[in-house]
Amino acid sequence: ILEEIIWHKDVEVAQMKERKPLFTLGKALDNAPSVQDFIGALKGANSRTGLPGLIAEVKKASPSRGVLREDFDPVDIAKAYEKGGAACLSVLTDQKYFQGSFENLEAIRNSGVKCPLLCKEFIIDAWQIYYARTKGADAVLLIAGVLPDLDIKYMTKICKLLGLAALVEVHDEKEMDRVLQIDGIELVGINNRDLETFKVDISNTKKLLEGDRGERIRQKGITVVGESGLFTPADISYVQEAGVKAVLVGESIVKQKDPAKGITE
Ligand code: IGP
Repeated sequence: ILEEIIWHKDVEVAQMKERKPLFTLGKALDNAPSVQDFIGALKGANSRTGLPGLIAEVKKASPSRGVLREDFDPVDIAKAYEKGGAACLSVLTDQKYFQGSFENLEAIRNSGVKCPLLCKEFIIDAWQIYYARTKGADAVLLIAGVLPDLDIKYMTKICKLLGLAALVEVHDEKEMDRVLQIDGIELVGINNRDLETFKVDISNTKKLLEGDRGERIRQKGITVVGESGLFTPADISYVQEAGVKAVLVGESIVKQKDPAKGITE
């Protein structure tokens, strides 16, 4: 599925770039809402509560699970997440596979919600980072499984220039080792879902933080996010003990009748 998603994304981005070339984004960038400190919000929540900072995901559907919520209103859900104590929000913007949109990101940013926002997108072109910023993103996702090292380096620099945080996502040891030899990476997400097979295993987070690898991550001062397949307080404790300072949760809270209560429970 990942290969298929990227194939479509390539066509989609080419069309979007044609409509709004980079040189036309300048004004929208100047007028974008000021950037919020995404990593600071996660660290702050972690030290205040002693629990991992929560990135709550505004996700209507996914290729593995189908539609998660029929009465999906992105702004209502975002407000409920903030009320429930989320430190940051993640907003899916991919339309074809996740039924998300940049309009959702923009609407949440303009709704009075104060949490920093992650643009959850399959980024393959630096143009998308600039575009995400014009829509109010404070952080973007860079998936190591689809980006060569050179692109991760280049895109991390663009994020720094724009003041955005880059959440660099890895799924296995090989990707983690690649990311560890790139300088300037501050936020790494360990995805417990294999984007090729959809298999979810939360022990993946623990596996990638063990031994020398875990030691290097601590030395570099990287904030680690445990991602996907987290449903219960026991799941959260498990990844916290493995060493994460933040978690990214979608399905289990977006499905709750009251997502604010869902977070505290
Ligand atoms: C959330 P879950 O299992 O709580 O709904 O997972 C998030 O980690 C997942 O949506 C995700 C994702 C991604 C989606 C992780 N990495 C990359 C799209 C693209």
